Amino acid sequence: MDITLYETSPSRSLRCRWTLLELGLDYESIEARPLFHSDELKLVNPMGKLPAATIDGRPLFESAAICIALADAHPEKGLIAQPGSWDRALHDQWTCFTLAELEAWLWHSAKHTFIYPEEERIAEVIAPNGQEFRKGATVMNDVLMDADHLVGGAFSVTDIIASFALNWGRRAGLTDGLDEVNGYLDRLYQRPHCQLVQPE
Ligand SMILES: N[C@@H](CCC(=O)N[C@@H](CS)C(=O)NCC(=O)O)C(=O)O
Repeated sequence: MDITLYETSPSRSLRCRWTLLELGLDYESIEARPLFHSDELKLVNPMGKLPAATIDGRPLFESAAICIALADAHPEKGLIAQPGSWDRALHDQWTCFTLAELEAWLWHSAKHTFIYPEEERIAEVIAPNGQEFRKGATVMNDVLMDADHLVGGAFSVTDIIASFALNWGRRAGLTDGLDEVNGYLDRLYQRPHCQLVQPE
């Protein structure tokens, strides 16, 4: 595979870099921070956001979609449940859940903390967003009481996708008391290729 990853750190690009490292794939890395919203980046991601990738010359965006495409292209590595299997349905469930019930709240808070111009920020959204994140993270905490990983009893790309959002919440102080989530993240930090930024 001929892979180019447009990335910047720290950002959701780290999901893609972690997946590439777990799969042992070579890739060209383009540090794209100066390219944010440029016409050049919009050829790969019409939003001009990161991450974005080209895989064998074809553009692909959305961090989860990039990770899944890479893992699916290498079934022999066992990093993702096979399409059509029940484990794959669970993978889809946790991926959608992560993006909708965890990450969307964090991103909305980020926009109102440091992305929007100061005069457009609404401080009042931060607390309710945190509460909504906690609802989702509590569901994951319950699941992790009986499992070390989210799908199939082993590490998979599902963990890469979900843990990024959980760790983002942890760094924002939103996982206090969610011991299973914090233990899960602590275990993932031990993986040699882990790209999660640990809380200070
Ligand atoms: N859902 C997208 C989110 C992409 C995204 O918003 N990336 C941020 C960096 S983490 C970005 O490009 N921000 C610049 C902006 O929103 O203009 C994904 O997971 O790839």
